[in-house]
Amino acid sequence: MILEKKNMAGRILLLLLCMNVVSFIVNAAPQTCPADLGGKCSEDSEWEGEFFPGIPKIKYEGPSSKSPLVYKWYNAEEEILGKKMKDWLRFSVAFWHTFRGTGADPFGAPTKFWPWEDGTNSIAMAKRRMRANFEFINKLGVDRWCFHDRDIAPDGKTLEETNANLDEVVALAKELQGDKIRLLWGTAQLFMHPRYMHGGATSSEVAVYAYAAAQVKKAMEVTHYLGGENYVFWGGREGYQSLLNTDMERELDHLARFLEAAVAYKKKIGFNGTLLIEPKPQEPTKHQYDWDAATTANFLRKYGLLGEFKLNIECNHATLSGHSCHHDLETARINGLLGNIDANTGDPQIGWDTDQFLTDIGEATMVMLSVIRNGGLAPGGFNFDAKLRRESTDVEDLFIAHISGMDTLARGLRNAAKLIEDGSLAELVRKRYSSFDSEIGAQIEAGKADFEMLEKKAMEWGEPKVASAKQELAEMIFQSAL
Ligand code: XUL
Ligand code: CO
Repeated sequence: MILEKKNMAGRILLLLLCMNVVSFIVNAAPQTCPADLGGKCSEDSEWEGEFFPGIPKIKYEGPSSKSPLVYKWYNAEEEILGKKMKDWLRFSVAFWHTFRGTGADPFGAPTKFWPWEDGTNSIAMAKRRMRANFEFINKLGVDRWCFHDRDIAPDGKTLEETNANLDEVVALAKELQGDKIRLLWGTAQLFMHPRYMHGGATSSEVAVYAYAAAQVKKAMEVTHYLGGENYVFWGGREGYQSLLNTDMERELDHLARFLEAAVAYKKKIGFNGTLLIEPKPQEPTKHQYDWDAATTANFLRKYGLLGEFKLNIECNHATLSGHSCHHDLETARINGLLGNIDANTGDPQIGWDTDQFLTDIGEATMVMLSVIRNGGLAPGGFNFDAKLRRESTDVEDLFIAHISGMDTLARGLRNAAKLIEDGSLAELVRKRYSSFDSEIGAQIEAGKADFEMLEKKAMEWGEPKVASAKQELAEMIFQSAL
């Protein structure tokens, strides 16, 4: 019984943590509207002064600096392998974690009370939060951001009212973006509202399928209006809890029809951004259809959608599916599908989507090896789908977390470039497969070697001599670059 309760609590915890469930919890926060605004916070979208006073524009100072509010490795304009660091990395702030994350979990109330929050989910509050977002982005010196429709504007009583709320906040976002800041991607939140309990595109209810389509249509329109470079589909509830009550074949067919309709609508409105699917194996469902890069690639292939979509690989999702982040990046890359990275990491001792900022330099170096081999990510980038720990409660922690995540990937980029320039790792791999450079090897690779011919060769060559894989040497070379 006790065990059962523990399991139950664990499952609820998983569900809420991985979904970034935030907006309904915001309402539980105490009033923090500062007195100097005369208590008008919830009616007044204006905010006098800075949201982040005392935080300077973050600059590059180099590795010897001791200040937490400077870049030690990320030097935006510096060229690495012929491209500026900012162009390799194309960093983006995730609105949902940074501005809707409250630190709440199923066992505890919110812990973060940002001074600009007034405890409401009003349009005025949404607009003020949007101003905070752009001040944050400007001070951090990144050029991009990402959002879900429902993070940035509240639901109305009808779909028409909800769309009007979104339009109002998006108009302000457009103004605040100016010429410099770009929307890396937008997306529709098809997982929080109870109507989506059976899924959106894979719901057993046709009315929900239609509602989801209408929501994605609108989210694509506002993404286009904001000059979005990509549009993301993350199927949080596109999966099942039990196969006994699920027609998996029909649900997958519906998902494909939904995505086909999205492709058609993209073309109709002249949106040139890349459509991205973000794989994740589970959470909140027991099984999500876009399990990992390989499963998603096969889904796209089966339904003739390759060429219309790329993948947004999230590191913590890759590890949840039993792979390393590097594995899923390479799987996406060699299939021509690597479009964007949701930059985060999990915790090796915790089995769920903890969405932590990536601080492991070895992992960052492997990530950057894939990105360099891919020739970069553009028009994709690195979106920080990562949040502060519940116990980190200072406004400056938002900056420190992003700076640390950016410096880690910048360091990964520098290390990966060192490895590529040094060439010994590539040479080790090249040598390992060099037997295939022979005449027969080339015939095999060209699909011109049949079994009879190979049998003849095997008899002629006799017992093969098998060389060492040199894994420890490869690890030694890799380590020497960190
Ligand atoms: C959930 C997740 C989402 C997507 C966008 O785990 O990663 O926030 O990135 O819906
Ligand atoms: Co994500």
